[in-house]
Amino acid sequence: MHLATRLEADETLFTAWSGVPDALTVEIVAAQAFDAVTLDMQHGGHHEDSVVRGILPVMHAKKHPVVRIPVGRFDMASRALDFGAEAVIAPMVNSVADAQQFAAAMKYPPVGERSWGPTYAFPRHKGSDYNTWLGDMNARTVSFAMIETRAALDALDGILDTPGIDGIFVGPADFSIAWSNGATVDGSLEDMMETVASIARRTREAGKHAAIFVVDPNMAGRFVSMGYRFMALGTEPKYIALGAEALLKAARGS
Ligand code: 3PY
Ligand code: MG
Repeated sequence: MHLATRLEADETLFTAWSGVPDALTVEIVAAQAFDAVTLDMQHGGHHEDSVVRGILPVMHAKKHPVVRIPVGRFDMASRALDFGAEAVIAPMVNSVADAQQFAAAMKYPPVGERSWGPTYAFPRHKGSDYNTWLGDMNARTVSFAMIETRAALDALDGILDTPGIDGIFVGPADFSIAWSNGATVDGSLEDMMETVASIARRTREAGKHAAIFVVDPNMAGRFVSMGYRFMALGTEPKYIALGAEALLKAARGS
């Protein structure tokens, strides 16, 4: 089943967050019980080549491949889709103009201006001819605009109204920096939680998907009750550190 279909069904989904640009590492991450794997080109080490190669093990594990592009690199959104990504997350979408550019790269006409060429995506997602593909793809690809600044919050209604924007993805670390005027970086900052809840509510009222990066896993249930349904947990250093800690604790009996 496609990620878009599962989001439409209001399923609660967790994505891994991968920053190590290596297909074998992505394969190990994808083998865990996540629903999706996001390959991060903004702060992670992923680049075009590792995205092309990393999407394959994600698909083989029957997980949804997702890509976060670098800031303002909306051309990479089209390329990530051409490589087979089912969703793209664009960081720092701070204005309606940013949202329009992102949507233009994500969607074929008449919604956007995505250029034709699903070079890897077509053979990777078999089972349709090119014209079926063209007809289906705008509904099957998910565009998440990241809200992580005060400007983005001010522009939220316009971003939500932008055709081709399917969802909002809150970046709580950057949002906390903006919220505290640079005093702290804390993705669980209690002060901003009412606003974080209101972003989910407004997003759902607009008929779009609400997503967030979960820094403290104990807060995931709270985010679900706010209306968030697509949540990220990461990254490899954390997976390795937590795994090693649990192993040693068990071995040492402490
Ligand atoms: C943020 O919290 O700012 C993010 O971009 C999530 O990685
Ligand atoms: Mg961020």
